[in-house]
Amino acid sequence: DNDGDTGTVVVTKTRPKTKRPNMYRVLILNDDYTPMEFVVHVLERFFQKNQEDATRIMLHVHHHGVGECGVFTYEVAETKVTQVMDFARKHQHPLQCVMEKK
Ligand code: TYC
Repeated sequence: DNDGDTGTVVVTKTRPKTKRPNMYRVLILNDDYTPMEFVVHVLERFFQKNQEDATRIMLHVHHHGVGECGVFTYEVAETKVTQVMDFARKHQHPLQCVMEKK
């Protein structure tokens, strides 16, 4: 570069800055009323889980109270939470879905 004033040549060095985005876990919570099959369906429909993985996650939540559906950027995680909560409400199930920063 040239500073245009004194004619001094200024050499600048650029550094490729690749900032990693903050990541968020999407979790589902256990309750006493939501049918197991409904939770499996949610995991297949909104989190692209196969039936085996969906069943494993659902049973983990059933026994431990909480479980991970996936890890996403903020906007994607927020969209998943809203989709699951809307779908559960539409079917009158109390299923809860939340996100937490990793
Ligand atoms: N505990 C529920 C039942 O016995 C099943 C269930 C599993 C509910 C996972 C919610 O996130 C959940 N029908």
